[in-house]
Order: sequence, then C-alpha cells, then structure tokens
Amino acid sequence: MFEITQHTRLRRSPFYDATVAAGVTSFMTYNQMLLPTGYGDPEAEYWRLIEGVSMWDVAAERQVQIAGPDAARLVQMLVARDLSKCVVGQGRYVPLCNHDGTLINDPVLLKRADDCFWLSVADSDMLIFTRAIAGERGLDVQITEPDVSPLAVQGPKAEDTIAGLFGDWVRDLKYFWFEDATLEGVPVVVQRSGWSKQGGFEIYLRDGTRGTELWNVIAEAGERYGIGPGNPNPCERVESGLLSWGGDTDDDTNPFEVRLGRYVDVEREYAEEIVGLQALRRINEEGPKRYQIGVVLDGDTPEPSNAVWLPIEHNGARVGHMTNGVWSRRLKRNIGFALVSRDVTVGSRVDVVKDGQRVGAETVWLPFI
Ligand code: THG
Repeated sequence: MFEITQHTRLRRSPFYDATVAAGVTSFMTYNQMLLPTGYGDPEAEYWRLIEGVSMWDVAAERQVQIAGPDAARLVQMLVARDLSKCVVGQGRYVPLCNHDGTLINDPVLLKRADDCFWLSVADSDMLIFTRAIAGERGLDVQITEPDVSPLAVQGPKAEDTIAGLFGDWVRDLKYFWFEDATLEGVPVVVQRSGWSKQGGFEIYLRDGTRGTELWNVIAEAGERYGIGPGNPNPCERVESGLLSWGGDTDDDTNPFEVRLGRYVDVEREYAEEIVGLQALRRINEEGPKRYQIGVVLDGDTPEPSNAVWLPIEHNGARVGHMTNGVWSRRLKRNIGFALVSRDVTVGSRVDVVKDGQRVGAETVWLPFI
C-alpha cells in the first residue's frame, strides 16, 4: 500500500476529525478536498438512508461567493437558467456551461442577497472560471471561497431530526430554500436540499473551527431516529436518477444530453452576454446527438460498483457508454446510466462490454425508482 502525501493542495474538511471518530474507511478527492466515501458497512449505510436518517460530510461541495454591484449580472451571464424570478432566500439548480455549451459544473445556487450569491459547486474549478469571465467583462464583483462547509442530513427521518434541533419552521422550507440560523452558538445556513431523493436538509457550517461541535450536536439529535454516518450514496443516487457531473459527463457533454434541458432557458434577455447561450440554442435546435437513459443488466448476481465508462453496443455497433454501474438493493438487479446515441430507443436490447465480455441489458427511462 501507499500513503497519500499531506499537502495544502489536499484540503481537509472541518468535519474530518469527526468522520475519523465515526469510523470512515475510504475517501475520494473532490474540489481538492478529501470527501468520505464509506464507513465500512455499505448495506447498513444504504438502508439507513432509505429508511432512517444519515449524515454526510459534504464540505467538498465548496461555495463560490459572487458579491458586489455586478454580482447578479455576472451570475446571469454564467448560468444557463433564467433567475429573474429567484428571490433572496431561494436556491436553484443551475447548469453552468462554457462557451461551447459544454456542461462544466452543475451547482446549487443560493441567492444570499440581491448583490450576493453562492454557487455550491460540483468538482471543477469555478473560482478560476468565474473570475476569468468577471475579469474579461470588467465587472465590479468580488469572487471568493468563503468559510462555508455543508453537512447533509438525508432520509425520511431527516426532517424530524432537523426540526428537533431548529424548530418546526424547518418543516415549511420549500425545496432549495434556506434560512440563516445558529445551533448552540454555531453559525449555519439551513437549506432543504441534498444529493438524494430520500428528502432532507443541508446544514452549511459558517465557522470551520467548529466542525466537530456541529457534527456531534446533529449526531446526538438524530440518535433517537437511528442516525449514522454516510456519504453521497452511489446506489441510491443511480436508482433515483441523480446526475454526477464528471462521473456521468465527459469533456463534450451538454445539458440537453443529460436530462438538464429543463433548466436551460434559451429565450432570455441579454442573450448575447450569456456564456454559451448561442451554442445551447444551436444544440437545442439541431437536437442533441446523445441522450441519457438507464440500463438494466441481465442476471441477478451483484456486481461490484463500477465507475468506469464501459462501451455499449447495439446490433454489434458501438453506440455509447455505461457511465456508472451499481447493484440496486431495492430492484435486485445491476443497473446503470447510459449515455448513448439517440438511435438507441428505450426498450431495446444492448450489450455492455466489460473486460472483453458482453453482458446483455435492456434500456429503460430514468429514474429507475
Ligand atoms: N448540495 C449542495 N451543493 C452541491 C450538491 C448538493 N454541489 C454539487 C452537486 N451536489 C450538484 N449537483 C446536484 C444535482 C442534483 C440536485 C442537487 C445538486 C438535485 N436535483 C433534484 C432533482 O434532480 O430531482 C431537484 C432539481 C430541481 O428540480 O430543481 O437536488 O447536493 N449544496
């Protein structure tokens, strides 16, 4: 075995010590941070999310704060979605594209004030990109990475857990809406959000020195509901059809190909200043060449999870890739997303090629559940 060298370019979460104490067994990197990926009991971690409540260190979902007189204008230039009706206290899922209309991130946007926004980003460097656009356009903004670290609380018992801590007002929060709050003196933002379809909240810690405190307070409040540690769950998110940017996308993927077309507003004011909008209009008119559907593999023996793009063939010809693969504990089948040519219809037979072997599969619509 080898060690991972400690270095400032591999940043630790404020919840790092708490996750070690909770028995974390694996990490991956995400936004140059360590993101926990397991606690040694995948079966229990899955069912805790489906039936109870699970808490996740997702501090690696970093915030890019855009503040200043031109903040609103810059945000509208950057994201594919019209935000004219987004109010302070509201969040939105906002595909972010480059000039070619290629999806380069899929942040959750938080409108903190009329002149202050957070982009809660997936794993690509949005500080560099947003600063470059602001600089080229001569905009009056300050772009920073604030001391903010999300902790997700997910599952059917998440609402009771969070209401027990903050009060019943959290039950009235609409999806992606948020409120500032304090928890035993720890400053946080509470948002109804999270990368699962089991319901829940994200608690954004606003003081990186108090991660262990926040973790422990939530763990204690959730004890009566059987809370335990977890992480963005590969099985649940595939069953639920949630996109993993950088996992299910490649260097050429546009939002229309991966079911995000409904978050792209091609008819917009000031269209000429919106990054990538001309390209997105063209792609939308021509129709994307690929699309994202599901595959259900033949057989009912669990295969190890697969994060490698596997070729898919249809009538012997290469038509795309399976971009992830998991054993579905609810469907009792091996399933995955496929990014394939539009010529492959849903309900077709295809072959997934793994280690030179062909495994038969059927194409289906997403989500699986
Ligand atoms: N939470 C926060 N930041 C994040 C993520 C998160 N940043 C990175 C990554 N995850 C962004 N990706 C997603 C993808 C999907 C959703 C949220 C973040 C999501 N989608 C819902 C769906 O697809 O059904 C709702 C979308 C809608 O209709 O508005 O929630 O998890 N803080």
